[in-house]
Amino acid sequence: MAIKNAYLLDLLARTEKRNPGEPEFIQAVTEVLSTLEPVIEKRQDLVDAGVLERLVEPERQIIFRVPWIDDNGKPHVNRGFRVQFNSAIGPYKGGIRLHPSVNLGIIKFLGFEQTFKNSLTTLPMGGGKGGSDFDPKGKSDNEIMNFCQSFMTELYRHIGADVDVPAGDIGVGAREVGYMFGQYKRIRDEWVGVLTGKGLTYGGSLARKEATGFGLCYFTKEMLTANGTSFEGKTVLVSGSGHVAIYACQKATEFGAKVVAMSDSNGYIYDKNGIDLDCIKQIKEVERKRISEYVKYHADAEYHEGCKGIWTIPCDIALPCATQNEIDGESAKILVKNGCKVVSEGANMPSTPEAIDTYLSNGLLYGPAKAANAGGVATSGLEMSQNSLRLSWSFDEVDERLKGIMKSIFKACDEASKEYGMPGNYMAGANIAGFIKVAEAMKAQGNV
Ligand code: NDP
Ligand code: 2IT
Repeated sequence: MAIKNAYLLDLLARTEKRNPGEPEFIQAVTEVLSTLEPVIEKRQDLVDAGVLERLVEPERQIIFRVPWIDDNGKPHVNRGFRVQFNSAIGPYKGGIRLHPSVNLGIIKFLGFEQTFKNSLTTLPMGGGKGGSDFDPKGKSDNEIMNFCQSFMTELYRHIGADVDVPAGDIGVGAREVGYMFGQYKRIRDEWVGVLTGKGLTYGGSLARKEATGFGLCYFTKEMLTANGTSFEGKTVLVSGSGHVAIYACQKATEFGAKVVAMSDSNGYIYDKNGIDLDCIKQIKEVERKRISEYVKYHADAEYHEGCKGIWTIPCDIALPCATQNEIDGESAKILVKNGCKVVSEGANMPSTPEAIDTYLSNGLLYGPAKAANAGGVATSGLEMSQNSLRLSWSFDEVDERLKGIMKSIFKACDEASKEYGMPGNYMAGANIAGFIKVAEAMKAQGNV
């Protein structure tokens, strides 16, 4: 969607100038601004209060050195980041990503998106994100612990249960959260819910591990129902094979769909009989191996090098759950040509602007990341509540709350898309609904 409003165009130009060399951040800002035009036209008061200028500028950006020692005694240095983007509606909240591609622009795009996503959850959480260019692949447990402790030895001074609450993202699961939590507790000498996604024996919430993938399917189910269809009997592609992908595959299958393909950064598997998820869990969660191993156990299945090829498999529903910009314009056109009718995003910003244009101009149902994958952080919010209450809820209780939240997120996107004259454009609906709550809070709190 092209921006026409002169104020928004000028704001985007200023944002581009101020943030050179950060294409992912500019991409995320452009997408949001491109849908805010009808809001800006109705709400001059928000423009006058400088809300948008403040919204595109993180409140605080922290960059730090992370020295660590490998198993051979060799010293290494990585770069650590925490971007505290917006605290208008609650303490900063968002994951930590460990991946060699991490840089400031990527953390800023994620923190910016997180601000709107967290607003949509209905819970009081601001937006933040962190990470490092550390590559966890091939590292021993001891090296991972050494890195996580060093990372937290700097990060601890910037976070706190009512200040900033990190969690997992790519490369960070319960193991890494555990090592970071242990180091925080040791340095600060306090036991508080400063991280979410913790292990179940020390304050983690039941259903947090499953929440992003389950939530993605709950949101998608709402979107399908509202448009007179369902998961039942549909062929589904799920990219990635990490935390989000695995539980998206599980819930889509429970809803009666057949997931025929999954991937990792090296390649993808196609199993026309439907993915054997226990096998994937064993390979990925237990053995931490490559997805190519799958064909050793399933002679019928195929493995192909190159992760992009997954989008050439005919499907009804695509659930990208790996990483940003994994579906480009070309892949989106192939999906459409092969009959795909629905794209719903488990990953953050997995579709390029050209891909999104292709979905919208071909009438696909499109569930944008900041709404569709909000179940993870929403359940992190529920973990914070349980920690504060010194209670833990049952799996079913958390899952029921998650369902309710995903329902209300879909409703908010749907209603905003209608109110602002773009019915069925859930991307616009998500951006607008997420924006309005944060913007009202920022205006009410004055120019801070
Ligand atoms: P994991 O580390 O568990 O899994 C990531 C998966 O994506 C792996 O299969 C990985 O393959 C693949 N992948 C990562 N980077 C690339 C790349 N550059 N190209 C191709 N494939 C890649 O992470 P999560 O499942 O937690 O996160 C997946 C996505 O979901 C991310 O976009 C994340 O921001 C988003 N998300 C996560 C939430 C959570 O609660 N964890 C919540 C909301 C969104 P390989 O193993 O080969 O690297
Ligand atoms: O992108 C995301 O929403 C996450 N990685 C989860 C963040 C969280 O705080 O649970």
